[in-house]
Amino acid sequence: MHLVDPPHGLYGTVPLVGATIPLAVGAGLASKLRHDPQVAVAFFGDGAVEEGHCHESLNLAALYRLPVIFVCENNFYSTHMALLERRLKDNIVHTADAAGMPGIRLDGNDVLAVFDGTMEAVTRARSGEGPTLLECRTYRWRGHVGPASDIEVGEHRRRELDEWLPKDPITRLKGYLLEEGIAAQELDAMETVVRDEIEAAVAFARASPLPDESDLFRHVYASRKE
Ligand SMILES: Cc1ncc(C[n+]2csc(CCOP(=O)(O)OP(=O)(O)O)c2C)c(N)n1
Ligand SMILES: [Mg+2]
Repeated sequence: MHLVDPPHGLYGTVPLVGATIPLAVGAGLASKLRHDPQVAVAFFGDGAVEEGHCHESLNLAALYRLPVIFVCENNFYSTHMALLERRLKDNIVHTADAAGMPGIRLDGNDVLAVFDGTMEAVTRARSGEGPTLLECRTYRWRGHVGPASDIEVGEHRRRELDEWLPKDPITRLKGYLLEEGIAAQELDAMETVVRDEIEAAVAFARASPLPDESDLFRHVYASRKE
């Protein structure tokens, strides 16, 4: 949370549910006004679709045919509350119809399906046809916050986990790559590189000093020029 890195195109991971959605619409509008080929992407959960500004953003992006991809990671829970306790139907993908844009429902645990759906949306965005909503259906293995698995939430959750754990997208992709003739050693070497990178990042974060209290208001208010 709270990560911002404009040079790499990251305009903010925001703790307010759904608040990244209008940011992506703004980025898409900027891209259109500049006539550049950049496509803005908003990632959000199923819970965010219950926020009003999600629908306002989808509507505006469709109306102005902005190059935006709305990626809803539907893991069927908003904190501990299941999707069908919060809405009558499992129909998030139809949110796109209401705004007048295509909605594509994808197996979010299938890397190649997500890649294909994304490329379709990128092509639409770059050809000036406007935004697309991708509903990527997946499941949350861990609790909403922290490392617990949330099985204390009930038997239902245990059954769902049993069903979803074997659908691990990394294991599935690995199986596909092995079938395609990629050598197991090559995959192991990739895994080692990724693990080393993550461990180095964690070590860097742990060794870094905490910000100074005086930084609290930096970049919050414009400083007055005397
Ligand atoms: C505007 C707003 N309302 C409520 C919250 C409290 N809250 C934090 S996460 C969350 C659930 C969001 O659901 P989803 O986007 O599906 O995320 P998941 O629980 O799957 O991680 C809620 C209600 C918040 N952060 N912001
Ligand atoms: Mg969710």
